Amino acid sequence: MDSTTDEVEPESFVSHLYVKWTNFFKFFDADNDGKWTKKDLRTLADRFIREAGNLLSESGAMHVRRQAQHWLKTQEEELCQVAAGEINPDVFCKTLRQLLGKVSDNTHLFKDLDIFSEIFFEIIDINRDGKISKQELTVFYKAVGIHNQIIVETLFNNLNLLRDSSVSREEFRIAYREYFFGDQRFRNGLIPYLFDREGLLEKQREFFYQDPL
Ligand SMILES: [Ca+2]
Ligand SMILES: [Ca+2]
Repeated sequence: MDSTTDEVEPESFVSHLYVKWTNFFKFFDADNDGKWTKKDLRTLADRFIREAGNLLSESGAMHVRRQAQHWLKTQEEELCQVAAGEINPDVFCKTLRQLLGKVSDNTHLFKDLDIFSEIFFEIIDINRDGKISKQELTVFYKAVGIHNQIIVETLFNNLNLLRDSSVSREEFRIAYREYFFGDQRFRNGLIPYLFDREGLLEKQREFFYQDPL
């Protein structure tokens, strides 16, 4: 344990990160039982494949399932270093906290994170052209219950730093790093909600009540 960590990182900032990490955990805990298992990933992959429908070929669907398994395995081995099977939110957040405490140079930390962002990118990029389109992002969020187009478009615009027609690998990587270790308490936009299902659902409800059809 590094006792100097708290002096380097103000506690309010660390609490802000804990909230985001916990939300990230919940985002992928499909059965809400407080742990990540292969079952969660299988459930989410299947929902994603269902939402993708005709956009995804059979080999594409196999690719998604493989990437989802790979993601969990990589979390276990690279990040949490626990025995295969399940990860709980405490282990997950403590591991990230320790990584944050060790950061004098961010290179190694970001290298680990980039492995995970790459796996996601590969899943979301349904047609595998190396770019995430608005339609592909819509499929990803539909798979977790977010179907409000204003929310998805806002997220897309927040990710799409160059303001062109798609989100590049680099843009996705930047947002992923920001989500995990960035301070967005005082910024506009939805990047702090990138992996916050409850937060996005709440916003979805707000939109619904503000703008009745
Ligand atoms: Ca679970
Ligand atoms: Ca694409």
